[in-house]
Amino acid sequence: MNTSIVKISPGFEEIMPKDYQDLVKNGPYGKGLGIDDLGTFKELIEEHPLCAGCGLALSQRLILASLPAPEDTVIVGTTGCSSLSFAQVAIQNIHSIFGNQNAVATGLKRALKIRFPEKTKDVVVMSGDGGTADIGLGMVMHSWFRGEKFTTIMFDNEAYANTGGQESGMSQKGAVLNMAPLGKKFPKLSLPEIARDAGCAYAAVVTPAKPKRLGKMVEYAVLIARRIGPTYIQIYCPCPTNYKFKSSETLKIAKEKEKDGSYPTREYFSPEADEFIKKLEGSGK
Ligand SMILES: Cc1ncc(C[n+]2csc(CCOP(=O)(O)OP(=O)(O)O)c2C)c(N)n1
Ligand code: SF4
Repeated sequence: MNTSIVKISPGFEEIMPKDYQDLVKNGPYGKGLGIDDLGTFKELIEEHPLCAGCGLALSQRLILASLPAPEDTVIVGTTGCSSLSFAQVAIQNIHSIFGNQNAVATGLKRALKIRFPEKTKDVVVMSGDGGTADIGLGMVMHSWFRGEKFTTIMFDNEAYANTGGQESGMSQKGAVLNMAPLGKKFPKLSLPEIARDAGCAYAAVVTPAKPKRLGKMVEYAVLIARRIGPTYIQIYCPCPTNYKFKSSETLKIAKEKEKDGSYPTREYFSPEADEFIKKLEGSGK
């Protein structure tokens, strides 16, 4: 893989910002580092403005540390809490207007293939549950029907958090939020099963409670999307601000919900994806 794009051109070493120099020297670009190595390299997200204890911020950090080729990845984000942290992310990223992310990612992935026919460029969408399962659902679903080869990751905090707490299609039935005081009247959408049936080669549901497990899923999703077809990961991201719990309790809540079955983790592989991953694991890579 060509990592020259993240090297500093000769003569510019002294004048590049210190942060950039640090990233080139100590960041994970082109080194094959992952979650196991966290703490030993300069991370790709720092000093973000999200709330203390935000499950989304933690998940974003873990995803960024798990991308198989961060130097050759482009992230497509959209409106919502996650969009506020992208200014602190040291990977190329594009902001798309709320809900358009999978349409923008489709064009981007196709354009990258034309522009860099000899290279592998990964496209990863990261968006909230409102952006994915409500306003962007049409574009998300059609990218899956068309078999577009990129990964969609949903930060599922079960609310429209950035606008102060409205219910989303992913909120649980009965959920009470600032602007849903009577409790949600409909059940949570089964988007992972919809993703599987709509043509995703890999669909997974996870929480950030076990970082290595999440990291493995991100790796699978990106590698399967490169070769086989669309992939989807849904991450439960507890939101202390809107669900009104202490910021120190985020991981406890994620673990409890997994245990009591209210947020079951699961994975679906298409037969082709299953065969590919078995071969990959068998080869020890
Ligand atoms: C087209 C459009 N509609 C509505 C909004 C207002 N808006 C901004 S953030 C947001 C909620 C985002 O919710 P979600 O996708 O679940 O992400 P979260 O903030 O929970 O991370 C809304 C409705 C907007 N910016 N653009
Ligand atoms: S409102 Fe919730 S999701 Fe948004 S940054 Fe704060 S804790 Fe995170």
